[in-house]
Amino acid sequence: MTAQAKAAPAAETLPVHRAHPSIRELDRPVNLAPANAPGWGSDVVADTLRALQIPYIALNPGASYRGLHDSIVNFLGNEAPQMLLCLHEESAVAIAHGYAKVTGKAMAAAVHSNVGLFHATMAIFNAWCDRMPMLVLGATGPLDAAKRRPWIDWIHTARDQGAIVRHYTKWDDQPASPAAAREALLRGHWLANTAPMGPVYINLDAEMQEAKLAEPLPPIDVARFMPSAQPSASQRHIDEAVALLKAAKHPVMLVGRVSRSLDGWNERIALAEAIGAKVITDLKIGCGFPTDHPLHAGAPAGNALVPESIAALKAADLILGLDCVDLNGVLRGAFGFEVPKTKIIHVSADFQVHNGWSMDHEALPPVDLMLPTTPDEAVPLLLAALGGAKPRKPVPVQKAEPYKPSGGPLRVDDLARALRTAVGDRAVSLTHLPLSWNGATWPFRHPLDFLGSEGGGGVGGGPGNTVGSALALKGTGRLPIGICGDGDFMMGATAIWTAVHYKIPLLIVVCNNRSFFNDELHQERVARVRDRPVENRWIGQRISDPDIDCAGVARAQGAVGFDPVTKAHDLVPTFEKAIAAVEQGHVAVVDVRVEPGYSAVTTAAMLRGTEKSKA
Ligand SMILES: Cc1ncc(C[n+]2csc(CCOP(=O)(O)OP(=O)(O)O)c2C)c(N)n1
Ligand SMILES: [Mg+2]
Repeated sequence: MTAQAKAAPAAETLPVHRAHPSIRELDRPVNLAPANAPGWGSDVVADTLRALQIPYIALNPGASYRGLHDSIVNFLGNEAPQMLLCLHEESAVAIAHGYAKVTGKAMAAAVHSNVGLFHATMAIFNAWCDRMPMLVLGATGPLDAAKRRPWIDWIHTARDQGAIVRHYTKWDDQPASPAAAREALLRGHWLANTAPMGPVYINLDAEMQEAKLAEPLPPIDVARFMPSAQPSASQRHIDEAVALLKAAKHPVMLVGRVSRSLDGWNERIALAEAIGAKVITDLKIGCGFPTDHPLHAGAPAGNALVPESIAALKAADLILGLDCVDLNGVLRGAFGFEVPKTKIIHVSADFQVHNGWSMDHEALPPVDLMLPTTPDEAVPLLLAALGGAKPRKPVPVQKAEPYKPSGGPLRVDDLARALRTAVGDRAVSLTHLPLSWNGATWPFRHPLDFLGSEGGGGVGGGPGNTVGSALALKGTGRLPIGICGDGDFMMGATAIWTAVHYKIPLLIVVCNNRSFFNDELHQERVARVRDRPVENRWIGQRISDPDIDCAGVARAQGAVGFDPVTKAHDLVPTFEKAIAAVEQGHVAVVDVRVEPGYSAVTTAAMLRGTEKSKA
């Protein structure tokens, strides 16, 4: 469709991705003028968002973009895109991030001039590290000082607002006219959605938004400004990789950042089976391979490799990395500081967005052959060159043993196993997992089974990411479940209101150890190294006295909150009730009071090297 076309054409003929029908019924404006052409600068911005088929714009309001706000409500009729009101800019961006984790596509978020952007920075950084696309719209000014209101317009105007986020966005702009704003949106959308993907920031001058349009812009076909520019590998790269794969007797495939496509998923399985590769996946990102497939080496883990993965890497004569988040870190987990002699192929175009400010590129790994593209592009080519998929023997699906409550204190594993029992055969998308998660407790068998965590290690992303992913999953029949630490939950809890208001069913389980427990282990580490009392590790870490009523925090925002579960035998029945509530369309939050503690692998990794100082 064309930008600068008619506004708000008849709903049935609107060829755009619009909000879910039950969301579209909400927040309806009244007394709108009949459809007309853009009349103001911000109408052009709104019209372009529609032309780009952006279904939602998550926002927290601000005077700096009151022009755009008006255009979305009164010119577009608050649809395509529809506003999602958020109580904090961090949750607005986290919601856009969660949406992209499912769809692989950018939605928009709008944040107020500088102060809103400051709030949003944490979530933008998370999305950047997670390589997730989104259009972040901000505002400023008026840039013309003579037009500024006293005081407030001055403190909310910065000479270079994009500098706040420039180092962790793919691109930013501050267009000076409606025509330039339209172009900025097209370029931003194109860049954000082109691999390696990421957030872009477009800062809209208040005066430009609020000025009457002097003359109509010529219509354009936005599709012509979105040429496919996905990175690709040459035939020489594919041939060289195939020769190495054919020669390998013990290849290992490290699955990193991949899309949620089921075709891509099946192609990775076929490739691993064709070459007999052991496979290692990473709990920091969305799942990329069935974790209970016989070729999967041990359970998936986040920061530390499980022993089976280390053994597979040590035995490997070829390592094939598929856009690993931290390839060198994985190698270090198996080989220490010694650079392994094993040949290494890495399929990744990520280097295109590495910059000198952020070290999220991780340490430089040894790579013998680089395929400068995405795994989704390369794997089918490699598979075809290897002669295609082998006939598959169906892998028997292991049914989970029903959870048997033990008498001991509640642990994260009890939570996981009981939740799995309660969900039964339902298709579940885990939208977030806490650091304490043990990857052995929950197999992933579909690319939407696990969507990864917050990306940039910024605690507080769990609730917002869960709401955004649940938004994208609404109506698919999948049950979205976010499992959040209590620290994570409290930092992002106000995202719940947005889910309740917009009727986005989801379940959040708070893995409530009444502590920022990760950091207790860090204090233990320091105390051990310094021969100081480890018993004090909890001070400045425990979130108790008073314990937080997480269910109450949920109820206060209109969600169904379940009182703290403290006994193992209450887990399954409470989860069953919570799932029933979600299936009736509610947002449910269950507070589970677990003992502080991480999986053995994670604990050992975090305390590694401190043993000898005690000796
Ligand atoms: C924004 C932010 N603040 C602080 C930290 C440091 N940090 C890392 S993990 C963690 C604890 C998180 O607590 P919780 O979500 O309850 O998980 P737990 O460690 O207790 O399992 C903290 C404070 C961080 N990563 N991000
Ligand atoms: Mg905690």
